[in-house]
Amino acid sequence: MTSTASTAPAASDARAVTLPTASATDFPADFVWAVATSAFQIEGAHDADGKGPSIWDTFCRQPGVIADGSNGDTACEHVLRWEQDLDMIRDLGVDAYRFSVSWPRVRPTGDGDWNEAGLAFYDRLVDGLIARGIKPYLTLNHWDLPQALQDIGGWGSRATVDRFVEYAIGIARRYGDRVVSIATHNEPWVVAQLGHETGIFAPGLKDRALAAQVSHHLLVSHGLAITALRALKLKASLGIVLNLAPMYPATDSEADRAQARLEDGKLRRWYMDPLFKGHYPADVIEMLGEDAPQVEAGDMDRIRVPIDFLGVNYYSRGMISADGSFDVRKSGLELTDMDWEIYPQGLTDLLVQLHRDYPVPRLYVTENGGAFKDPVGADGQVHDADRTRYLDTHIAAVGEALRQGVPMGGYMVWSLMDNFEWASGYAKRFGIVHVDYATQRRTPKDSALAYRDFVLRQRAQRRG
Ligand code: IFM
Repeated sequence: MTSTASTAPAASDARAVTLPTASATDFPADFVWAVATSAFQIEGAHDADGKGPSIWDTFCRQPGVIADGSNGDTACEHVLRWEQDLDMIRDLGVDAYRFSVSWPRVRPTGDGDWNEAGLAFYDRLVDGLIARGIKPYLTLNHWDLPQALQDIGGWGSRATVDRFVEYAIGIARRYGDRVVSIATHNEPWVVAQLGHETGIFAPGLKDRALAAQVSHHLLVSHGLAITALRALKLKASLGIVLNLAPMYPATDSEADRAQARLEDGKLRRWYMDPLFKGHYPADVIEMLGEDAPQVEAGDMDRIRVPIDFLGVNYYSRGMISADGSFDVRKSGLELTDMDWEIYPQGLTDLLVQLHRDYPVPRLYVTENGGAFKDPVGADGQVHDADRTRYLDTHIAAVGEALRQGVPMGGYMVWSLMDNFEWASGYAKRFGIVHVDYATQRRTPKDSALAYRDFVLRQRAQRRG
C-alpha cells in the first residue's frame, strides 16, 4: 500500500498522532468507519418531554449500586446538545454513527401511547445525521427497558417479547427507510447475566433460572422482531449485537481446557447456536440443569431467522482457569482502567472463529475501545497515547481478520465521548472526545484526531 498522507486533507492540529499499524492494512472501499454511543449513557433529559422512567433510572436510585453514586439524569446532555454533537461527529470524518433509541422516551410505559415528542427527537437526530453525510446505525434495545414493563415482569415475562416486537415495528415504520441498519439488541448476555444473575446491572436481580429465561426471551423477541421488520421491506439491514471474547485456557490442563470450553458456551455458543443453528448448546443446558429456560414449541425456529449482519463488541480476551486462579494483574499484559487486558490478537481470533463456525453473512465490530485515566494536560488537551495505541492495534487486528477471509463490514469506536459507564458511573472514560461534566464542554482527545486522520486517509485511498 502506498502512503497517501500527502493527498489526505491536512491534519489541522499539531497534536495529531497516527495509527501506524492500522494504516498498513488494506480495507475495502465500502468498509464503514464509525463511532458509537447508547441512549441512556449520553442523553440525559431523563424525564423531559414525556419520557417515562427506564429500569436504569430506577436502579441508579438504589444506594450503593453505582460506584460514584451518579445516574443518567443529565449524562452528556445530548438531548439538548445533539446538533453540536452531530457537528462533532461530522468533523471526525466518519462514515456512520451507531446510537440507540430510548424505548421509554418514545413509548413511556412500553405499552399504550407513543410519545410524539420523543419520536421527534430521533427524527431530528436521524435527519441531522443524513444532512451531514453520516449513515445512521440504530439499535433498539441498549438496556433501558421501560420501568412499567419491569413492574409486570420485565424480560422474565413472555409479554415483554410482544411489547418489544411492537416497539420494533413502530420504530422501523418511522425510521426504517432513513437508517441504514437496525440492530435488535445490544449485548443480551449483559441484560441476562449482569441484570438478572449477578444483579450488578439493572434491574438488579439475582436468580440464575430467571437469567436463563430472560436470555431466551431476548432471543425470541429478536427473531420475532426480525421477521416482522422483514415483512415491512425496509431499506435498513437487520441484525443483532453480541458482546464476545475468545476464551483461552490459562494452562494446558484438561480442567482448564474444559472450563474454557464451558465459558465459551455460556458467552458465545449460548447466543450464536440458537441464532444460526436453531438449538442451545447441550453442555450449557446440562450445566444449567433445572435452571434451563422454558422453551415453547416453535421458539427455536422463531429465533433462527436470517439476519444481514452480526455486530461484535470486543474489549478483551477471557483467560480461564478451572480453579479461578488466573490473575489479570499478573498476566504481563497492559490493562485498561477497567482492569481489562489489552489483547488485540483476541479480536482476530474471535472474528476468524465466528466466520469458521457460523454462516454469518457480514460482521461489524460494533464496539471496541478502552477506558483510560485520561488526565487533562496543562495545555487543556488529553494526550491519550494508550487509547490511540489500543485503537491502532485493534483496527489492525480487524485488518488481519479481513486478510483471513472474514466478511467484515465496518469498525465502530466505543465511544464517541466519555459517558455514563453503568455501574462505574462517570469515573471510567471510554470517549475519544473528553467531556467536562461540570461545563459539558467537549474536547477531542489525541485519539480522536488520530482516528479522524486515519479515516480521512482511508477515504483518500478510496478515491484512488
Ligand atoms: O459502555 C459499554 C456499552 O454500553 C456496552 N458495551 C461495553 C461498553 C463498555 O463497558
